[in-house]
Amino acid sequence: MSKQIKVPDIGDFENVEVIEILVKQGDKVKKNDTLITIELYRKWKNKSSVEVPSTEEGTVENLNVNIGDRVSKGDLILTLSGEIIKDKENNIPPITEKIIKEAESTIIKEKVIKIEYSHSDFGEVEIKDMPRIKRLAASHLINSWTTIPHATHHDEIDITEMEEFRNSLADNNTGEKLKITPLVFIIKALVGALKKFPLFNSSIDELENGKITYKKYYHIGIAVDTSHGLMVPKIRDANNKSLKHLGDELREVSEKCRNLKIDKKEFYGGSMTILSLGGIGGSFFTPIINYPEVAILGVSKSTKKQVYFQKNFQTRTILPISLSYDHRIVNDAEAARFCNELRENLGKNFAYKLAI
Ligand code: CAO
Repeated sequence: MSKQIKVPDIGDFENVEVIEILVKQGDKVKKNDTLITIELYRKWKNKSSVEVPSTEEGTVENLNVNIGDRVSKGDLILTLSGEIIKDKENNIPPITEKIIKEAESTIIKEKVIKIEYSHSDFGEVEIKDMPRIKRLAASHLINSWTTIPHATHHDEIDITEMEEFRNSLADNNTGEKLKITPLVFIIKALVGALKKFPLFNSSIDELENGKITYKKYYHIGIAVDTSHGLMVPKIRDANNKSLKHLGDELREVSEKCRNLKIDKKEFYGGSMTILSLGGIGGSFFTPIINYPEVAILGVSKSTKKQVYFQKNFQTRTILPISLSYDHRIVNDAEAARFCNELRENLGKNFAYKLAI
């Protein structure tokens, strides 16, 4: 017997846009699995996205919506076949008051000052759709920026020996030069620093209860620049992986992101994120923390500089880093010590540190 899954009660919102579909025909879904994401919008206010969960379990028989469709309460999303567990309370339970309130408050938080003129008053303009992933990321960025008091610590790290080593890496069998980017070493160095400073591998999503969750795993988020927007997949258990393994996984995961072949779950459950602009340029910047993490490491392009080293001015390779941290939980001294640890882990004794 088929079961229809419809758009639940979404308060006084109507004709809301479907911006994401997370299932396809033949997928098995459980109760509460997210089916689609819709975008709530009010005139003069910004938008907020809300996930619509399944109220039943079964196999997706027919999808009745497409991305970009406008839907209202009671519209058919899809039909399910197979084992059905009836919801005792209601066939179309509402998206709870709490979710609507949260969405409303995000909309209010996102409120911007309305400009009193049109851009086209001043010359030719062209209006285009904002990429879907940028739209989805927008509310996460606003949430992070408005709930976390950010502070950023900038530092410079001498990676001369590390770079010499990296450039000397070759395949044992073919002798061919191995393409391992500095980011792979930085992932290793970050894991070492997280082991020494577990506070940076925590979350305070239960702030009201005064609780800190310390993570015992080392899943490093990597910000990947794609034509669809920024994505942050995780390199899981980075502490157990070799440089080569990390390099291969980095390539694989960024490829999956660029081809939109990555599961949403890959974006969850991180320790800390690295945002590397090293392949692009710049020296220092302010990375925004990937909520609910408590810090993010920004990496810029290394350059050769004249620095005072071992009682002489010498040309050394210097890597600029920018660590943004949640000032509610990390203080400035802890941030500076964390960066010192990164300096140690990437500095001239890096090989010893990487082996730990
Ligand atoms: N200093 C100097 N050179 C660097 C460097 C650094 N810190 N980091 C990387 N490079 C070099 C690499 O060695 C490589 O050089 P070659 O082409 O000579 O081998 C080149 O820059 C390109 O590296 P890459 O970007 O392809 O590889 P990566 O491992 O450093 O990064 C990934 C992988 C997925 C993070 C990257 O492809 C990417 O998407 N970066 C952009 C992140 C970004 O912009 N996010 C969006 C931010 S918006 O808020």
